[in-house]
Amino acid sequence: MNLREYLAENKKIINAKLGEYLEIRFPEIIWEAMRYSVLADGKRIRPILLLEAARVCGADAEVALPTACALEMVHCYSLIHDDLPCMDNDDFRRGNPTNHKVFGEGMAVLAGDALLSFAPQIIIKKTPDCVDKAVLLRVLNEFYTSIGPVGMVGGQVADIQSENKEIDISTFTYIHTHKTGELFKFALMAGGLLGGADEKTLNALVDYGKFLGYAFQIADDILDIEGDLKTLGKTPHKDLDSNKNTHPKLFGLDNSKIELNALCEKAKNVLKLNNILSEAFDAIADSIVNSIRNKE
Ligand code: GRG
Repeated sequence: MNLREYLAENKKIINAKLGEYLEIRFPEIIWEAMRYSVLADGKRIRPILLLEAARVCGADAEVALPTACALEMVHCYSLIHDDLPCMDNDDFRRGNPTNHKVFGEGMAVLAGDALLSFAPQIIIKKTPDCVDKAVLLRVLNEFYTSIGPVGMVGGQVADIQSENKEIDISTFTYIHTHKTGELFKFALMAGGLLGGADEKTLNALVDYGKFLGYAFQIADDILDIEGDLKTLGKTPHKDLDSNKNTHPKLFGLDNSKIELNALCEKAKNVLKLNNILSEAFDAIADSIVNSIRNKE
């Protein structure tokens, strides 16, 4: 398959819907701040995974698009808040000045809050009526679980508390699997649920999401060391300079590369073992391995 074309086509569909859902209303400034971050050029990897999970289970994109866009909105909220001076204090994101640099800190906080509260409304209001309400409720439960204190926020909290400390491997794994992994897991879970997957398929999809999410974070850690501003769209060496507990810091750069490779193989294998056939899922796993190869 041509992964580049596949990603570009899906991105186009997702971007069009995001633009539609985030039409400017009163008070204009908050919608402008939300649109500024959401409509910037992100990879859309999470919503693409969600759409692919729904597709392999036999569902139309229309059924999964609202949840896919809601997921991207929450991802963008996390980026806006993470970039704030009180958190990671970053000046660039997706190749542009960060939200607070353009709209001010107060408005950036509100833009994140607004995305977080608007996203579930999109799931509720825009998911087609053909989706069973019990399924929709389960999707919403998984959504809130993955983004909240037992999910992504929990991972961010543990990360902040671990700053400038030596941490053990279980704390490190908790941070990575929650801060980054939970949204990947949700992408696969929600796509499977909306596609009507049975529990066995659902578990396999979720396992793929877990392996991929962890690999994605390790790649991000490696690229912080080996990437540059142009290719990353954000400041490189941030983790290095702030002495963050990254995978390479704990295990060494070479071991991180080996682990990244192993996780992507595991991701592909779990699908194979469960007869889930998706060239896109395989190619996405391979592309994570390749994302760091170009820098070697
Ligand atoms: C503020 C509640 C709260 C949480 C923040 C997700 C997160 C927790 C912080 C973002 C910072 C970070 C480095 C997270 C790791 C996940 C990651 C690699 C994010 C970047 O995702 P990409 O590469 O970005 O998919 P694009 O721009 O392509 O969407």
